[in-house]
This record gives sequence, C-alpha cells and structure tokens, in this order.
Amino acid sequence: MNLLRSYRIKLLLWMIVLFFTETLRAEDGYQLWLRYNEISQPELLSHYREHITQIVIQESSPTFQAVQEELRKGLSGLLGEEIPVASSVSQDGAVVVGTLEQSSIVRKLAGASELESVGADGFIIRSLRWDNRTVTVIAANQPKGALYGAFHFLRLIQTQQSLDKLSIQQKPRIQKRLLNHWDNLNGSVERGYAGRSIWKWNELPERIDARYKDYARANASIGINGAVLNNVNSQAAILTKEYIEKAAVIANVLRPYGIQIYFSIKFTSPMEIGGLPTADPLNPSVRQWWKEKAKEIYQQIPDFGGYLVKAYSEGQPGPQNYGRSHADGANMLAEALEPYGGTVSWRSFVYDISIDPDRAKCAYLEFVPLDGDFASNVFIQNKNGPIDFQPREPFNPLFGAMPKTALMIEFQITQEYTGQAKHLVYLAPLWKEVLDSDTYAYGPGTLVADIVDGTADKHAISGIAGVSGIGSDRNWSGHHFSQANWYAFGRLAWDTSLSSEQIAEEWTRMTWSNDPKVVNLIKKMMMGSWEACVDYMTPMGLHHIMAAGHHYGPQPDYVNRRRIDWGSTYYHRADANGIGFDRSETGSNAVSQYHQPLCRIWNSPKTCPEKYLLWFHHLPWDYPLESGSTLWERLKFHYQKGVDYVILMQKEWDSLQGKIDPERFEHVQNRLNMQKENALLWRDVCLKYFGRFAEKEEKREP
Ligand code: GCW
Repeated sequence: MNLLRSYRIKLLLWMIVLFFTETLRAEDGYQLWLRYNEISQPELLSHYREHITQIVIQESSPTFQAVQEELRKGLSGLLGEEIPVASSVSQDGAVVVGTLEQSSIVRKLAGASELESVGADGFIIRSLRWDNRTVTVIAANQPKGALYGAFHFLRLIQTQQSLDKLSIQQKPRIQKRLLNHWDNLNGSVERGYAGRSIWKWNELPERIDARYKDYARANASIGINGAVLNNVNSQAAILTKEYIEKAAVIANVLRPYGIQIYFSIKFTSPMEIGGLPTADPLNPSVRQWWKEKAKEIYQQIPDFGGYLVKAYSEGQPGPQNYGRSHADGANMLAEALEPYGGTVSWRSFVYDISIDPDRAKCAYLEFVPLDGDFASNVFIQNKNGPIDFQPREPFNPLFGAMPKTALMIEFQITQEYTGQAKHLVYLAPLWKEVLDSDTYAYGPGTLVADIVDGTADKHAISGIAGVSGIGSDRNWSGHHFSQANWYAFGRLAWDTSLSSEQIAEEWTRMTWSNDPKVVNLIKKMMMGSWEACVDYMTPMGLHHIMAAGHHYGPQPDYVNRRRIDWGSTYYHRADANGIGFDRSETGSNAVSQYHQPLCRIWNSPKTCPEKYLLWFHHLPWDYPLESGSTLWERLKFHYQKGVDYVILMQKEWDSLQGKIDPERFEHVQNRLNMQKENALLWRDVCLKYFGRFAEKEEKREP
C-alpha cells in the first residue's frame, strides 16, 4: 500500500515537473516566430483542415528535405494532426510544392511563362482545381524559391488568412539579403546584448550545434540568404586553414536553407598569416596571396559569398597604410573572388577627421571621387546615416552620389544606440524612413530603396545588410521584442515596400497571439516605440550624446580630448548661445552633399523639418518654432513625451496579463521597467545639462 502510494506520488511529481519544463520550453522565445501552435478557433481549424490534407513533393534535394520537414512540422502543429507527405495528388486538399524543372505536377499546374517573372528566389502560390481535386500549388524555378514559398504559405496560416482562391506571386527586389555578425572568434560579440556568439568555433568542425539549423530556418523564413560570420573588426585567423574548415561545416548546415556564408577579412592578413612583408594591394605577391586564398576557400565552400571589409577605420588597417586608395584595396580582393562569383562589400564607415572637421562629411568626400573606379563585383556598403546608427539620422548622402557603384545599405538590428536589449524599440519605422527617403538623385522620386535595389542606376548586383543582434541567449535576441527587428529586417530586405505596421502585425500574430486585442495593442506599442526612443534620447536632430564606450544611457557632458568627434559636446555644441551642429552653408556645409531641393530645404531652419533641426543647425535657445514654442520649450516637451510613451507602454503591457504566457509576460514587464528608469535618466540628465545653458539664456530676456 505504502509502496503504491509513494509510487503514485513520484509519478505525480514527475508529471508536474514534465508539465512545467514543457510549458517553460514552449514559452522561452526559442522558437521565435516559427511557433506552429495548434489553432484554437474551431471554424478556422476546419477551414485549414479542408484545404490541407497532404503535402505533395516529388523532389529530394537537401533544400526539398528542408521544405518537407518544415511543412510537415508546421502544418501538423498548426492543424493539430499529422499531415502526410506523398509524391502524387490523391485527394482534395493537396499542397503541391516543387520546381518547374523537377516536378512533373508543377509543370502541369504552373506555366513556364508565369514562373519566368519570379526569378531564382521567387515563387507563386495558387489555388487550383486539378484532376477533379482542389489543390494548392507552391511553385518556383529553384528549390530555394520553393522554400521561401513554403514559409510564406505557413505564414498565411500562422496569421490566420484564408486559403481560398490564393493567387500570390512574389520575388525579392534585392539580391543579397545579409546578416552581418559582429562576432569575435573568442565567442564574444561586439555590441551584442544577447549572450555569446552562436558560432562555437572551439567545438567546430567536430560538433555541430543544433542551433545552426534553427538559425538557418529562421533566416530562410524571412528570406535572408547570407551571413557574414565574423566581426568587421576582424582577425586574420578567420582565413587560416583551421577556420576555413570550421566555417565549411557551418556553410554545410546553412546551404540547404539558401544561405551563403561570408567572412570579414583583415587587410593585413597576407602579413599576419601569410608571412609576407607587406599587404600593399599593388604588390604582386600580395595579390597572388589573395588569389590563392580565394581558391583554397572555394575548394571547401563552393558557394562562398565573399568578403566584408572595414578598412582604415577605427584602428583597422587598410590600403591607405601603403599609400593606396579604397579602390585599389577593394579591386584587388574583387579580382581574387571574381572567378568564383564572390563579391566584396567595402564599408564606407570611415571618418578621418583630417579630411574634414565635420565627421558627417568624411565618407562622402573620400568615396564620391572614386565613383566608377570599383570593379563590378564590389559593393560600397554604407550605413543608413552619415554618422553611426544613431536613433535618427537623415539618410547617408552617398546614396544618390555614386551612380556608377553598387551601394549596399547597412542597418543595425542590434540596438547599440537604441537601448540595447533593455528597451522595446521597433526599428522598422526607422529603416522605412530611410528607405523611403527621396534622394532626388534624378529629380523627384529616386528613393534610397531604388538605389539600394539597383534599379535607379541599373546595377547587376544589389544588397542590404543588417548587423545581427543574435546571440546564445535562449530567446536569441535578448529582449523578446528585439526578435521583431530581426524579423522586420528580413521582411524589408525581401520587400522594401511593406509597411512597418504590416510587418508588426505579422510578427505579433506569429510570436504572441492572434487574439485581436493582443494584436492591436502590441502593434500600437511597437509602432510608436522608435519615435519615443528618439524623443527621450536625442530629439529634434540631436545625436551621439550617449555614454562613452558602452553607449547605454546619456552623457551629454562627455568630452574626448584625444578624438573630439568621440565626445558628446562635439555633436550637440550647446553653449549660452544655443544648441545644435551647424551643417548649413554657413557652417560645415554638409547640406551641400544632398541634391536639390533637399539641400535648400534643410539649409534653412525655417524649412528644415523639426526632426533634423539640430542635426543641421545651431540655434538660440529661444528660437521661435512654428509650433509656437521656443526651441528649449520644445526640447523639454519631447523629452517628456518620450518618457510618457514608455509609461503608457507599461500600462498597455500590464493590461495583457493573462493573455500572454507568464514567462514572456514577466520578462517584458521587467524590461519595460528598466526602459522607464533609463528614459527618466535620459530626460533628467539631458535637461539638467542643457538647462544650465538654456535657463541662463531665458533669464537674460528682458
Ligand atoms: O557603431 C560603431 C560601434 C563599433 C563598430 C563600428 C563599426 C564594429 O560602436 O563597435 O565596430 O561602429 O560599424 O565598424
């Protein structure tokens, strides 16, 4: 009897433990937006069960194995019943996936001409009647297109859309959609706030971490097709035999998911690991070394993507060390990669203050004269703004100024300057503001997005990069809401015309819940969160006044005597007379780097939009604004507005208690609290500091 009782108790305890580990596992954020939980509304469920009864695949390449695995997992999870895989259509509700070349059914269901227009990565999804059966076909030219189509189909169900009469045709506008990892080979991550690097170099090539595949799935689901594995502040070791072998193993895991790998290289590698006395790009032995290195890499990684280079910037060596130009350096690497189809992304993030005392002008002054000198497989990779991933910057004037060069745009997904993984800040509206900016390069209507996707200047290659915030934290991104930025980056890279709101809605439905109350509230919180961050950190065009080094929190009084342009006072220039950086034609004249009419509009404080006012102008504290307030009053208003928004988000989030699983609910609640504390600090420190000048000025008024 006693024995039986203790057995029962043990069993009960065991079941309780199992129950909790399962719930915890399920809700720790690891699955990202690929959650595939069973749909709870009976009507919807029967709609989907009617439309999906079997998965029909006739191909068996590694990519199609991935397609099959994902559809089976996803559909079975969402529909709450096992969906069988077959090689022919045998009933109503067949979901056929395949390529024109390999699938005889696809050949019958989708015409070649119809598929022609979607290219290598695109797909079509169509509802049809075939052989007296209702069928959904997901067709593509290449396996990776089918994979993107499969993920899109899953997304339709995850976001609870009808599967009746589907007629979808999609293809990405930008070819290379890349994550840039700033991961060091020792496992640390520069500007990473989600733990350590996910690349376990010390375990490779022997052990393959299970996360590599889940990383690939997540990226493929949003169309990302490349990953630069290591930090732009690079180490030569990445090009050693040892690391190439390790990287080849990662490449093997990512390949079926359509993802190529790339390396950030160090310019002095031929000296550091090649034993050469120089790294001069015009030296024949150096050029030969790079050619042999390319050959060695491609032998092991046949689809290797290419190199990313930070040269002659923040301590990284470059061609200038040998009296050569950016073009000399980039073209040498491009020549070595060219036979294999690789590309070079050469960053324009350079700011040699000897070129111009205004940091915002430097890259343009160095790069524009080189337009036309770069090889056709070279990208110049520009950050979105002219300074450095600030909460808000006007777009980088290099977009629109180098028509003969393919320009890649670089956004920062990791929130270095936007509250790191402690603040809920949805960055899609920032990226949209930049992508939708009119450069006026060819009169009105040449958006940054048109330059990036290559259409404006008719380039054969196009690319977009996001500095990844991914790390070893169980939820990948540190903050559950930072996952949204990874998601949004991929979606925008696929289609720059999607709205931030649509992306927020999709992500919320897939990540949190389809309950309309939850969807609407979370979407609302997200949509205003970036503007709020700008408000409580750097409103009205202020920039780079954050704490030295780690960049979390305010430090407007920071002066760096060694590099004045690393100190805050260099940027805000507050004094008794006013505040702001005069970049008008009477100041540094950075406005002249923009096409008309932007140059004219931004040149005058009367016409310059308030959001860029202190970026382009130094104005008196009592400068009268259109809103009727003085500059100082308005600044105070913005700081308060930002804080108020965070407090509102807290209230809104609290109202979702019970509708969100407790683990993620509490996690976000805690982080919102940290965000509020930090927003208050920003407001108080900045207003106190600026007030020292502003209030004096006010008192001097008669
Ligand atoms: O934003 C700054 C960061 C550096 C970074 C640099 C860059 C990788 O503070 O940490 O270095 O930009 O983009 O190269």
